[in-house]
This record gives sequence, structure tokens and C-alpha cells, in this order.
Amino acid sequence: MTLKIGVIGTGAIGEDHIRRCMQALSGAEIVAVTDVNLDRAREVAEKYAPRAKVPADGEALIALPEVEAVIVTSWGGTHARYVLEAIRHRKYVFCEKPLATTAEDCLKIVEAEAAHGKRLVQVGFMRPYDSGYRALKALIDKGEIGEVLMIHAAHRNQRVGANYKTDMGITDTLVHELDVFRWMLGDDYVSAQVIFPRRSGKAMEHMRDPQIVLLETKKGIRIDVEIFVNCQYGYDIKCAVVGELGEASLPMPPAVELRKSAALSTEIMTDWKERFIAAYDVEVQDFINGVRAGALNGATSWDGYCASVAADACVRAQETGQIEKIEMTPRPALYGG
Ligand code: NAI
Ligand code: ISE
Repeated sequence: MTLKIGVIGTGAIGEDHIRRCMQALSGAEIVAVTDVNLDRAREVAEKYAPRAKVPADGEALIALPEVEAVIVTSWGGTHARYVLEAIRHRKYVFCEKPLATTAEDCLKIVEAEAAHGKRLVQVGFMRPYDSGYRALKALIDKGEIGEVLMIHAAHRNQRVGANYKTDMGITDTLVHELDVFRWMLGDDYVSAQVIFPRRSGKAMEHMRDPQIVLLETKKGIRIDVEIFVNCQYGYDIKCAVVGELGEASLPMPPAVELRKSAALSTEIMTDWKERFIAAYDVEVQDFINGVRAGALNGATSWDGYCASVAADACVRAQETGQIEKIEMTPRPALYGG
């Protein structure tokens, strides 16, 4: 049976997930879409899902009897309310990152899902579905570089919009690293510090960019992540894992090597949509398959909560300049606690 999905938020990634469900993936159909900007919702529906209903708001969409699963791709601050509503209706929900903008709201979701007794929520952390990160994790798990000691990483965006603020370097951008390193290392964070190097003149007046985040895990692994969201030249994700026996690095996406005019060059992508296109496809297909099988696989509400607790500590560290502790509540049994 085809899974009938409703989508809340038809902006950049909402439109992209609607397109992939209708054109690239199998086993699902978009039957309803909505957005605070209803004209935008109608426009996207017409383009990719002309038979989809356009209810007045997210709550109305979740309540539609034909909607079997929900995709939440509205702004981060609105996620918690829709995810909690979907849980209340006992409907599966794929929520783009972040699960919620505060750890407190993430915990409400964890508690609501744990009270239901079965996973209903998958968080849109797509990097664990990226073939490069998967290969890196497989190599670490095989012990090829011995015990992991350090990670040096960078998350660079070509530029960001006018609404982007310094703390979003953590809550919107670093949050991907916060999730993927927990997954890759099977470890949790214990502390965070943030350092600001010389400010780029290409950043907006109100922003401090770049920034360097220093994380420490329970096992004592030290991680440094450069967040540079106005780097100008492209979208560039780097990750080098240093172990006792060697170093393993995230592969660059394949690109043609061009030899021309006495130069050797390869193109660098410029946005996340293109860089992680295959990972998003595999991730959303896994959600569809998981709902149809009655068992979700991707990032859990607990993973969303852990990323949020770590993000909160990093934002505190931006303000205090100090090393901030990262402490979680006990993990509920539903998530292996
Ligand atoms: P966007 O601004 O392009 O789109 C968001 C849409 O949600 C807008 O059309 C807006 O009108 C709508 N919206 C806002 N509040 C709403 C509400 N209460 N109810 C219904 N619709 C509402 O933003 P974008 O880039 O698509 O991001 C959306 C979410 O996806 C964010 O949480 C963002 O962090 C996440 N995201 C994840 C990415 C990833 O790599 N996994 C990449 C880009 C975004
Ligand atoms: C955006 O929301 C994403 O999630 C992208 O993957 C990330 O690279 C970017 O910094 C965020 O703004």
C-alpha cells in the first residue's frame, strides 16, 4: 500500500522532500501540504502533487484521516508543536532538524513518545545516510585506525541569509556534526567551548563568523569543528578522524578533474541540497520503508534531544567564553537506556 504523507512547510527543503517523495522515491504519495504562506503551499502542490489537499494549518493537516504520516519542514521553532500533535494522533512523523529549538521541548517529545511506548518520530539528520560518513564509520568500527583520539572538522557554507545569527552557527549548522559524531563514535559529549578567531569582513555586521567549537566526549576524544558560514567559495564539509594507528578522512563527493590552462581543478559544490542529495533520498526512503514496516531506523527523538543539549551548552559557551558542561537526563528504555 502506498503511504499517504502530509507535509508542513513548503520552503526550500519542504519542496525538495515533496519532489523526492513524488518523483524519486517509491512507496509514498503526498496527499496534503500546508504552509503559513498558503499561496506558497498551493504553488508547490501544483508543481509536484496536484491532487494534494491544502488545509489551513499544520494541525488541520495532521488531523486529516487520509494522512498516515507527517513530514515537518517548517521553521525550527515550530517543530515541537507539530511533532507533539502528530504523536497525539498516533501518526508517524519525520521532523527536519532540529527536533526542537530547546532541549526542554525535545524532552517533551521524548517523554510523549516514550509514554506511547513505540517509536513514531524520525529526526532529519541525514549525514548518517551519506555514503562517505558510512564508509568512515565502517573503517573506524573495523579498528583500522585503532582507538579514535581526535577529530578535526569543518562545516563551511558559501553564505547565509540575512536572518542568520551567530547562535545559529550552533543550532542550525553545527547541530549536524553534533549528531553525526555521536553516531560515528558511539559516544556522548561532556563539555564544549567556543572560540572566535578574527572576524571575516564578508560576514554580516551582526555576526561573528567564523567560530571554532571544541568538544570533549566521555571517552576523552577531542573534537574541533570550524563553523564558517560565509566562506565565499562553496559548500565544504570536512572531517579527519585521527586514531592511534592512522588518520581517516571523509571523502570529497566525486568531481571531474579538469586540466586546462596550466591548472588542475575540481569543482566544489555550493549548497547542501546538491552535496547531500543522495543522503536525503536514502534517508526519506528509509522513513517511508520504516513506517510501512512499523519500525523506524533513523535518528531518534533521543538523538534529537542529545544534539539539542549539546547545542545549548555551545550557545552558552559562545556567551561565557568558558568550558561548559553537557549533561543529559537518564535515557528512557525506549531508546536503549
Ligand atoms: P525555509 O524558510 O525555506 O522554509 C520554511 C517554510 O516553513 C516556509 O515556507 C515558511 O513559510 C514555513 N513555515 C514557517 N512556520 C510555519 C508554520 N508554523 N506552519 C507551517 N509552515 C510554516 O526553510 P528551510 O531551509 O526549508 O528549512 C526548514 C527546516 O528544515 C529548518 O528546520 C531547517 O533547519 C531544516 N533544514 C534541514 C536541512 C538539512 O540539511 N537536513 C537543510 C535545510 C533546512
Ligand atoms: C541548513 O539549515 C542545513 O541544515 C545545512 O545542511 C547546513 O549546512 C546549513 O548550515 C544550515 O543553515
